[in-house]
Amino acid sequence: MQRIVICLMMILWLAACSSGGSSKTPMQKHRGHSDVKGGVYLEKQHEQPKPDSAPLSVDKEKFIAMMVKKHGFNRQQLRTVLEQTNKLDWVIGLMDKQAPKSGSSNVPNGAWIRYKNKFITPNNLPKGVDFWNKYDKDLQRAYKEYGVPPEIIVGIIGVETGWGRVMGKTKIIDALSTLAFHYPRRSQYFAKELEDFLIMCRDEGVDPFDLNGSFAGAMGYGQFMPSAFRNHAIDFNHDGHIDLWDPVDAIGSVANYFKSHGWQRNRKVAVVADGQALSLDTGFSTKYSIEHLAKSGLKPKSSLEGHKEVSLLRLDMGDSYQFWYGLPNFYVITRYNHSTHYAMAVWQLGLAVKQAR
Ligand SMILES: [Ca+2]
Repeated sequence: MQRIVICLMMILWLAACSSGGSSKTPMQKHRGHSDVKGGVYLEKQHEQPKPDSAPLSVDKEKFIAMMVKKHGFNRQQLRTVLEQTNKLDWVIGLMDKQAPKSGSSNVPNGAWIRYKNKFITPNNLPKGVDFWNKYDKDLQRAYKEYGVPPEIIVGIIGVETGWGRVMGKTKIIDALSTLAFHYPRRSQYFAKELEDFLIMCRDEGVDPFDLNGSFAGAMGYGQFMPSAFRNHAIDFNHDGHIDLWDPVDAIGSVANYFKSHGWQRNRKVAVVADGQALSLDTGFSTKYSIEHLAKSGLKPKSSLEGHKEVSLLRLDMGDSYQFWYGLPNFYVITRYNHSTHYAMAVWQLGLAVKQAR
C-alpha cells in the first residue's frame, strides 16, 4: 500500500514537472484580470487615489489627456497610477552614464577585448549550451519560419539576460515614468514606451505595478522595450498570450524582430579583413565600396557574397586593430542595440555556444 502511495506521488510530481516546466512567469502569475475599470487592472492597494498628493506636473497631465483621447483610458484612474509611481534618481544617473560619448582615439587599448570578455567566457558558454539544448526544437522552428539562425537568437538572449538569469528587478512603471517625466534628453521616447507599456498591461489584464524589468523598462528574456512588444512580439508557443518572460515566446519574438528589420536567411554577417585602414571612419552605419576599401589597403579574408557596399568595422584588440566588412545582417543586429561592440558580441557569443555544443 505504501509503495502504491509513493508511486502515485512520484507520478503526480513528474506530471507537475512536465506541465509548465518550473515556476510561473510573472505574466502568468498576474495576468488575465477582466474586471478592468477605466484602463488597466489595478489591485486593491493600487486603486485608491492618494489623499495628500501634490498636483501632477503639466507633462503628466498632458500624457494623461493623450491616453484618454487616443486609447480611452479613464483620467482619474491614470492619475491614481501616476501618483503612485516613484521617481528613481539612480535610473537617471545610469542613463547619463550611458549617453553617447564622442571621439575615439587611434591608439588601441583593448576596448573590444574587455567588452567581449564580459560575455564569451568558459563559465558562460555551458549555460548557453544548456539553453540551446533545452529549446533546440523552438530555435529550429524559428529558423524555419523566420530565417534567423539559432546562434543569433542564442547570442541575443545570452548578451541581454544570460539566458534568463538576469531579467531586471526594477518596477517597469517606475523606470518608464521616471524617464518619461524627469529625463528631458529622451522624454519623448520614454513617454511613448510608457504608453505602449500601459496598453500591454490593459490587453493582458495585468496590474502595471506587478511587472519588473531593466532600469530602462526592458522586459523578459530578450529585454524587449514595450514598443518592441507591441510591434514585434509574438505568441510562439500558441497559448493565446504573448509573454516575454516565457522563453519560447521570447525566441519567436526575437526572430520576428530580426525578420522585420530585414534579416536575410543564410547570408553572412561580417567578414574579417586583411590589412589596416586607420584613416577611414568606421562604424556600422558607414558605407564604402569594396574598391575604395581595396585602395585603402583592405582585402576580405573570405567571400563577400557579391556585396558591393559594406560598412567598415574596427575592433580594438589591445595591441592593434582588426577591421571587418559589415554586411546587411550585421546592420540588422545593431537594430536591437545601436552598437558595433554589441552586435559583434551577440554574433560571436552565438557562434562560440554553437561550437561548444
Ligand atoms: Ca505564448
